[in-house]
Amino acid sequence: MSFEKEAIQLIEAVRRGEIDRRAFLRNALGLGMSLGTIGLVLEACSTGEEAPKAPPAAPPTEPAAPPPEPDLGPVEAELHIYMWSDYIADDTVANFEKEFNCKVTLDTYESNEEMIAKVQTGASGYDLVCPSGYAVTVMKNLDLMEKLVKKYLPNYANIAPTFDKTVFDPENAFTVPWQWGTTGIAYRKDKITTPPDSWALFHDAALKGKVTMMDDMRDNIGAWLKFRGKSLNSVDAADLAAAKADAMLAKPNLKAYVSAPVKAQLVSGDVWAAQLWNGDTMQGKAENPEIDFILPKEGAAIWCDSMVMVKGLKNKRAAHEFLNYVLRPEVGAKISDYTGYGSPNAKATAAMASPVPYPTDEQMKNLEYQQDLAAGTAAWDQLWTEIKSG
Ligand code: N2P
Repeated sequence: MSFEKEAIQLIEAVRRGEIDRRAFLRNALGLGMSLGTIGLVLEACSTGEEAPKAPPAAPPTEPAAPPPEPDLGPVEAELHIYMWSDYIADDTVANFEKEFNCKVTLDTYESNEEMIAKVQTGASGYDLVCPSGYAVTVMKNLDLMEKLVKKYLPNYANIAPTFDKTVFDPENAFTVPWQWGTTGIAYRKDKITTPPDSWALFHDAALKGKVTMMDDMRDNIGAWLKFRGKSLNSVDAADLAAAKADAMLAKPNLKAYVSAPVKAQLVSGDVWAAQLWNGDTMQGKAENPEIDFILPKEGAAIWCDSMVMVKGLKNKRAAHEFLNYVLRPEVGAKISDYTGYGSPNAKATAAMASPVPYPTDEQMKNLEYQQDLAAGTAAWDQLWTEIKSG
């Protein structure tokens, strides 16, 4: 074979990637090819000019990288929060305002339904609200929430596994878990000397005018469903009819339908027993140690409320800063030490003065999470109207 032919074959071989550069160099020198020519051939291969095609790449196994998260700009000068009453420590807002130079307004509500009705108008002006789990599903279906921008929430990692990726927000796309708790019975030990253990307490005519139940459809009807061994998420017509009968039996004994504000009446002794949440009961107990709390033997509700951003909010960066701020262990610990509820934040729980332990599997047997009633909501709304006006 002529030098010329051999040289051409060698150059083609390196171009096709059949031999590596070292082998090419060895062979080319052996053929007596000049260093200048060798350099030109290798340069052409490395710049890709007529370079050999790489073997076809294996199809990618990794999912495509998510699009980069948006930049939210600087922290706005104001932030508007709408949340349950008595649900944040005294100094949380003031400390945030000082550190972030952001003026916060904090309005309160007493039920998920009250909050959703306001947000649904589209003109509430609120940036952050605090729905319970089932209400997150309701808000998601109504497209009332905005997705979180996670790069602004490094403290999200503090959330305990129990409250991470919940059924109502499996991707952690919308919610920052705030507090969790249970709905049971608060009572005055000095007035009711045999500790109650059943929702039947509210059927006891001897307590007429001294007891209250919550002004909250889910908690109220839910309790009567549990009383008869049913799910507190039932939409079965017969179950609901039985719940209504029990609610109407209790009604003449009730001083009022009232939620969180009943604490003051328990403290003063105007009310001896009230359907209430565990944390609000603890707030009352801090003022009067005669107050205690039980979970009825028939079962009760457990829930976890979350902070979410309202669709179209104006102060998105400030909202993220607030969420990341309350996820700090020491800030979260102070909130839960004040509210008396459990913190879904593992690091905050560890930093609490009196941590509320997470429910055990044994306790969970007697507790049930509230879920969205979906198509059954209308029947519940109707029932609640009948109970309250009947
Ligand atoms: C507010 C307690 C709210 C709990 N004080 C309702 N899930």
